[in-house]
This record gives sequence, C-alpha cells and structure tokens, in this order.
Amino acid sequence: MDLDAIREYSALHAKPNGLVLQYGTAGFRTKAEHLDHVMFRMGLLAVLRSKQTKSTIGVMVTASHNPEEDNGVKLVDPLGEMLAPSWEEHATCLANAEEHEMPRMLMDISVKAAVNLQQDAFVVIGRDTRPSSKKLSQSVIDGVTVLEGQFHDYGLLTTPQLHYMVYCRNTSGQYGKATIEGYYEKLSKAFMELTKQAFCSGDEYRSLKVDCANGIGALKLREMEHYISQGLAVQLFNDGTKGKLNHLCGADFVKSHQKPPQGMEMKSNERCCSFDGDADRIVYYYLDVDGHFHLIDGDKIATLISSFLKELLLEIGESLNIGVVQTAYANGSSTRYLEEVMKVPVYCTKTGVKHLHHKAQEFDIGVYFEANGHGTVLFSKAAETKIKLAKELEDKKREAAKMLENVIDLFNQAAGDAISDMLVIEAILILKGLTVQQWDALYTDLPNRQLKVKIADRQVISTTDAERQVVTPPGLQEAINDLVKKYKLSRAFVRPSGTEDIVRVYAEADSQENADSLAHAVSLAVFQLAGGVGETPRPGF
Ligand code: 16G
Ligand code: MG
Repeated sequence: MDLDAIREYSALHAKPNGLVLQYGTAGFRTKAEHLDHVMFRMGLLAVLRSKQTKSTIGVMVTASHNPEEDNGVKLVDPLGEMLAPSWEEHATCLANAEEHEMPRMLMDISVKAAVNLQQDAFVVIGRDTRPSSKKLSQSVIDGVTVLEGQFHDYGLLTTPQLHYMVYCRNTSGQYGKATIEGYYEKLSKAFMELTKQAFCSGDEYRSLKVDCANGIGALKLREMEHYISQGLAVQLFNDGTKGKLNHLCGADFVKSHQKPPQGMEMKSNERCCSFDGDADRIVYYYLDVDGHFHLIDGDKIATLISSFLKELLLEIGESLNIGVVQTAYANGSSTRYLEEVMKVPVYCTKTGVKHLHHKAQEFDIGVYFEANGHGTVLFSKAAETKIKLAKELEDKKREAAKMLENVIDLFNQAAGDAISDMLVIEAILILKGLTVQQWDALYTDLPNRQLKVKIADRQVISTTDAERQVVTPPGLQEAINDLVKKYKLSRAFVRPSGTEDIVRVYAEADSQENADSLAHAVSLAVFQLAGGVGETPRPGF
C-alpha cells in the first residue's frame, strides 16, 4: 500500500471535520454534497474486499427513492448480495475516520480482515441518473485506482443490473453475460419463451403503463423495449425528460400516499406500475370504473407469484418446499391468505432486503417481498436440479418444468429487480388470463396507516420479534397493546427507521378511520414515552 499516494489523493476528497455517517440498511445515504470523501473511501474499501474474497466487487452510486439532492453508495458482494455485516462496520469506520487517521484505519481493516494485499482486485461501478452521480462515481474510481485495483465503469445502470453484473462475473459467465445486452437478452428470452404458450394474449395484456420515477428505470426500459415488444408494449411515464427524480411519483410515493403518481394518464381498469428511482422496487395499481384507486403492493405480488409457482410444482409432482418471507409491514390479509387459503408457510424478518434474502435462502424456493415492492424469488441449486430432471418426464410435466426454468431465468436471483419482477408478473397474468382486477380480488387489504414521529434519539427504541415488539423504552409496548385492544382486526408496531432520523409507526384495523386513529394514538405514545421533539403528533393526515 502506497500510504503517501493515499494521503495525497485523499486530501483531494477531504472529509468535512466532525461529519459522522453510518453504513445503514442500504449503504450510506445523505445529501450529495457530503459524500465525496465517502465515495473515495468506498473505492478503497471495495479494493480490499475484492482482494479478500478474490472476487469482483460492485459499487453502486444511488439514493434510490430519496430526493434528487441526496445520494448514496453501497457495496455489492461476490454473489450479487449485500455487503457482509462485518464489512458494513469496516465501511462505517473508514468513512468516519478523520483525514489524518484514514490511512491507518485502512491498514487496520486489512489486518483485521486478513486481506492479502498482493492479491489482484477488480471493482465494477454503476450509477443512477442523479446530477451528482457522475462526479461521485469518479471519486469511487479515484479510490480504486490509488490502491491499484482494476475496474470497469458501467456508467448508468439500475441497482439490480449492477448486482447482475457482479454475479455474472463471479460465476464465469454461467449465470449470464456481464453486459447490458446480456442482461436484456437473458430476461427477454425467458419472457418470450414463457409467454409463447399463452392462449389469450389479447390487447388488454399487450400494453402496460410504467411510471419510471424520472429515474434510471426509464432509460433502461427504453433500451429493453424492442427485445420484448412482441409480447409486451410498455408505455413510459415520468421518463426523466421533464420532471424531478422521485418527486410526486415512483413506487415509494404511490405506496406511501396510496394514490397515483403525477404525470401519468390513467384510464379505468388499465394496468399500471411504478418503479422507484433505482428500479429495484415495483408496485402495481389501477383505477376502477368509479375512479377509485387500487394499490397492488409487494404482498399481492408475492401472492400471485407463489400461487403460480405452487401450481407448476404440483404439475411436475416434485416435493420442493416453498416459503414466503415478509416483514412486519405485510398486510395482515396477505399473511392470512397465504397461510390459510394457499397453505404456504410464511416467515417474518426485520425490514431490509438483506434480512429477507437471507431467510429466503433456507427454502428450495424462497419468495420474498417487502410490502413496498422490493423482492424476488430464490431457487436453491437442489430445486434447479430437480426442475431440470423433470424435463425428462412425460409431456405435461415437461411443459411445467420448462416454464419453471424460464421463471428461474427471469428472476434476477442476485437482487430484487423491478424490470424482472414486472416481466414475471406480466407473464403470469397472460398465462393465467387474469385481469388486474381479478388479481387484486385475491384478497382485500386491511386499511392501514403509516406515520413518522420525531424523537430526540431514535436509538432509545429497540425491538424484537422481527420488529413487531418494542423492548425499550419500558412501558411503550404495554401502551401499544392497550391501544390495539380497542380496535377490531387491529395490529400496530413501531420501529426506528434505518434510513431517516425518525421513528416509523404502522397500524392496521377494520376501517380506514380506525387505522388512522390507532396510528395517531400510537404516535402519541411514542412521542410521550420515547422523548418526542417538536410538535405533538396531531390527528388527521
Ligand atoms: C432501504 C431498504 C429497504 C427497506 C427500507 C426501509 C434495501 C436495498 N433497501 O431502502 O429494503 O424497506 O430501507 O427504510 O435493503 P426505513 O428503515 O427507513 O423504514
Ligand atoms: Mg430502490
């Protein structure tokens, strides 16, 4: 390690004194102007991680659904997974070291993590469309270069596309070609093959309206359009030519406000969906004939997909175990439907893709989705082998096995991916001849409400049981229990956000009015028992 060169280059990406940031649920995330040193240092860290794992490591520059002025960075581990927890700690230490301590911190990390500094390193880099992203990704490259790592800059990519590239490169191309064309070819081929047996691909299935949140999803869907145009015509809205990224549009806006994005022309009963700013989330929705808005969130996506997979497994006669993984935010109706009607086991983990992903790996087929639209399906190697063998069986089984193989190819197994999820959903709707209303009618969501509460130190709230129960401060869980008892079909929980300096409150109940009133009462309890600051939460939204 050339410590003098590191010092010299680091000074060009100097850390503002006293700034402390945390590698959170989805990496570092804050105002773009505070991130230059973090980017440089993450370039350095990616080189160490690459040397240690003897694999290609990814660095993605994005702040996903957050405002355009923000930015962020996260590292992608060799199999396209989120960074290992011990390295999240290294990332936090390195990002927060004051300028003069930084080279020593880098050495400390290499020693602690037993990095062989002689090993070669390779880093791939992607970025979203934010105005700040280009310069920030250049700072990542500076960090990689000063440690003499090699790199490939993919430029503009969705987050899941970068995960895909990392996975391809570390499996010697077995998973697919590590190029943008490779990604489009793999997905579109699986989509076209899967849908070609469909009897009813009439006009109502041909066209889909997509709100791209004025982000990278628009650019990439446009590039992909002609690969899939025979099966699906996508009509893009909020494509970044006019509006601001994530502003009044995108999956996060639609899910949290439970209303259509601006800039989208919706007619009744038309199938529409929204991506978020880096295209790793998707939610669907439509307006009914009375103009009422219906949201189809990650829970209903998981339900559609798992029922389709269950049917195919029945056809091939293989006893592969399938499990659905959700978080506490999953609507109670979805959990009940999956367990009681579909007889699929459901598990709950903490919020954040890495937790769901980890749990889903325990099954032959693990379906995981957060209610907010992050998710995918993971197939174990054993499941892939059994499905491959089933192709040798008699006709009907062979067909089902072939379809399952295409489903495996369609899902980006490295990460939840709005584009690949969209293609799977569209294929299932076509194959089953389901309209968006029929899909929505699988079950009725319980009315729910999410609120934010500002408190002095959100760390005073600790939780257990996959964030469904509060442990500290004392008395808060008892207060929530008493409030929940006052309503029917009710449930509520609170958790400190991993991405914002606030506490999140979730409540559901038999009517919207009751869900709203329970959410407000719980917010008050948090405010009073956990050190609320500013104005006392008021009823009404
Ligand atoms: C991040 C997570 C997302 C989670 C959200 C929760 C990833 C890639 N993203 O965006 O899964 O739902 O944080 O945010 O893991 P919160 O902690 O502020 O509620
Ligand atoms: Mg995102």
